[in-house]
Amino acid sequence: TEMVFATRNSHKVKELDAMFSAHLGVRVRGLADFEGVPEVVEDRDSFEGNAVKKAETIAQVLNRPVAADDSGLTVEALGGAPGIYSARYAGPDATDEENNRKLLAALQDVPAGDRRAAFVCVLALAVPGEETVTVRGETPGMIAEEPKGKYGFGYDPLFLLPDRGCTMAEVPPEVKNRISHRAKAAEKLIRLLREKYRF
Ligand code: ITT
Repeated sequence: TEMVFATRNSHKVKELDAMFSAHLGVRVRGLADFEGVPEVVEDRDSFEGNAVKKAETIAQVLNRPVAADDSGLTVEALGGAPGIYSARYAGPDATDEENNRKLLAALQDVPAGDRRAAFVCVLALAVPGEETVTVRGETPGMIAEEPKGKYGFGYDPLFLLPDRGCTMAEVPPEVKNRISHRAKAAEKLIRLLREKYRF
């Protein structure tokens, strides 16, 4: 079996596929595999709102169950920014590197001990004719003074895991897929798919 995720982010697809394959025997497909799927404007004011909108829009277009991932980084000293704007923090087509540079600049005068942050991931599951459900996973951390590590994507090189003393980009995928915000949310969605849908 397979599950379609309404995402064009190949890093998300890879992580979700690793977790859903290993724990549920379900392959994950992103929107790159489908033709003529519309762009969904992420104009809601929460991770939940945007995840539900992406999942429901694409579920209706494809007329099948579709999940979605809306995620990002919240930084306490920045009042929760970049939050739902994490992908476009440095502009509409910003690269991960540009976003990371902007984050370091915004935190320039914030000392190491005050750089608390959290990764947030909300997964939504839209099944035609049913109420859409969401699950949330969060992983706390600190924002580093400089990027480190080669794994992962996005803000991983700046996200310090205090109990490991390294960044999320320094742990290999099999470790990230046990401890990340996405792993915690995926665990909940997998439980729901087992219990409610007998996967
Ligand atoms: P889709 O909407 O097509 O799924 P997207 O990349 O635009 O792709 P989001 O709107 O959810 O997805 O933005 C998520 C951003 O948050 C992402 O681009 C990263 O910058 C950051 N992010 C999310 N999960 C992350 C992770 O595991 N590690 C590092 N950064 C992450």
